[in-house]
Amino acid sequence: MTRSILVLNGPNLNLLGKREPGIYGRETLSDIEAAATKRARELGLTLEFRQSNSEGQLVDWVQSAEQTHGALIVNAGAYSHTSIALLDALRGCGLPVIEVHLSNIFRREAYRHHSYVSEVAQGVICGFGGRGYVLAVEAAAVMLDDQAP
Ligand code: CA2
Repeated sequence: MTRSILVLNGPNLNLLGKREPGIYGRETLSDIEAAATKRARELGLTLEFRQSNSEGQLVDWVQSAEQTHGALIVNAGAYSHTSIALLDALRGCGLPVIEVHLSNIFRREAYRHHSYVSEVAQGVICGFGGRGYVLAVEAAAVMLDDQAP
């Protein structure tokens, strides 16, 4: 199993730190990427970090992830609550999936309480802001260690 992690970010996460700091904080997605990459390196992992506003692009990335990666960290943004296409892709991707949300989706509007991604995720980390990505990298490292021959 390759020790490479793919981190996928969904719609509007490119706006982090630039709008609505009251909900999502002042950290940008680049700041989060830097912190997650640093932790991955410390754990002997490589990490690839991507963001798209397009559901189809995210599906394409999930479909090809197994060729080069050993685990998937996903913050699908609002598609978490709506996308059966992403659920289907994740179900068949052959990799362990860790779901991340910056906010605690269960303390927010009822329409955010359900996530399709959760149905196929090994675990879910939510409510810890950008630090959730670092926690997810640590969880991925444990899972990859467990799978090692
Ligand atoms: O808490 C999370 O990580 C979310 O996935 C963030 C999504 C939201 O739709 C989910 O329910 C929970 C929103 C993405 C960020 O949207 C922004 C919009 C404007 C300014 C900054 C970020």
